[in-house]
Amino acid sequence: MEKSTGTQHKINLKHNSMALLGDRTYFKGIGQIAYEGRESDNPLAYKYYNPEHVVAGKTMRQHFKFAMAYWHTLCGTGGDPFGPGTKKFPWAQATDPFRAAEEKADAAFEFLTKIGFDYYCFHDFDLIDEADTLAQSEKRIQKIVAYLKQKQEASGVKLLWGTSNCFSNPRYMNGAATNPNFDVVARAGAQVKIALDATMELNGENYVFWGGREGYMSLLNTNMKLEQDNMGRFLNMAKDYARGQGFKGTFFIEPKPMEPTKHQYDFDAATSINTIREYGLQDDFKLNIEVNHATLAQHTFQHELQVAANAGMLGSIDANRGDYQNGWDTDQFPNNVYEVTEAMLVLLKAGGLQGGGINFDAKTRRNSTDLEDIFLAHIGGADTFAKALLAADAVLRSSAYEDLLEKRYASFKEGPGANFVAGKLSFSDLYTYAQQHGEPDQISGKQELFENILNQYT
Ligand code: XUL
Ligand code: CO
Repeated sequence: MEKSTGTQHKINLKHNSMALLGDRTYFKGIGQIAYEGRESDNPLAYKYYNPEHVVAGKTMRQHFKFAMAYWHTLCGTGGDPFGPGTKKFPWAQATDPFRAAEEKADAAFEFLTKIGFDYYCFHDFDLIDEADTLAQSEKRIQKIVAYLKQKQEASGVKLLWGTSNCFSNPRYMNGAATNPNFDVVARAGAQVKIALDATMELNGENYVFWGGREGYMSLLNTNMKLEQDNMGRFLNMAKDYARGQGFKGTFFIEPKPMEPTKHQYDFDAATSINTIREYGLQDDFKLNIEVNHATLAQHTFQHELQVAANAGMLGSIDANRGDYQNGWDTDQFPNNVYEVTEAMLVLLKAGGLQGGGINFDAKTRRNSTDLEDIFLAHIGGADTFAKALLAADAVLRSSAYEDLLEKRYASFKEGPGANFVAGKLSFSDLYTYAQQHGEPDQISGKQELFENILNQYT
């Protein structure tokens, strides 16, 4: 495959705008995106993401398992509450649903191969439009899955996770698994079964539950206890079904506090861990932490990662960012190296992700209408994570960071502090100790020093 250069890239734009219906190559003139290093001025090259570069015992490719999100990259044409879509995707012109789905799959795998990502993620009806009946929809999914299977085999690209869109169709306006009407709960169950079958057929490594409308708008008309218990039952049934079919992957819950509902049941990592434990799902479920969902819950991304890691449930990441000047899910591509470095510190210290990868659940802006913008966005996201990983690794290996952190908790390493940690002290022992030792010393938290070290290495 040809390598992209800056000059080629100018010519490509012209080609791309002329991509014709029925021509199954969409990103014309854009070749394999290569690692060219930080000195390169080629916009269509990685400056930091070198897939084979080894960091802390693993290649970058292994650390990240970068994935493309089918929905944003191939389906989202940029519509917002104030206007329609702006992006005229050449793969979205056919009227026949199978033809349209195949063209979309062709575009997906062309993009994945050229960007050099090993994984993709989808919702069932990202792959092909939903039909009028459940039976017809299932047939459609099965047909496109057979096509995708061939594409996976031909390219070596794998499915990081599948999921089911149980939030867009108007039937789910009151929720899916948490709907007050059993008929809708059963309908959602059927849809998730079909999505699980598709994921298993494609050797998907994980399966995600994001509770888009699993929550409520007003407590006045809501039996919260019944809805949450129903969700617990539903998740157990889905897990039992998939395990019964031989699915070996991990199930993830993806927390989000709100949007579209006012209050979502999987609010944040801590809440979702409680759901997992309350309903006995801890052997099969972990978390998929999304950056912008963390910020919407008034947490930092690294906080959510740490909460998940502490519970042994750091499964996967949906990478994006929000906007600090507004409060909704803008799903922008990551570009803040300092913040992502804080996240990579958590990731490295936790020993990596359990089963998952870094899925760019992010979209180009509504007015980014060139096809090459999709490449630029993913290159930027991958480079941000790569640069942050290198910085975090250097902080851990070369700086005073680990020693400073260790020193802060040194009082628990020996003597009475160590006995406290070992559970050997009683409350009376604390009383006696405090009486004997008087007012504790004032010890600085040194936050600015920690921050400066990170700054030095980014
Ligand atoms: C919504 C979101 C979803 C999930 C999968 O905010 O992040 O795309 O990742 O349903
Ligand atoms: Co997401």
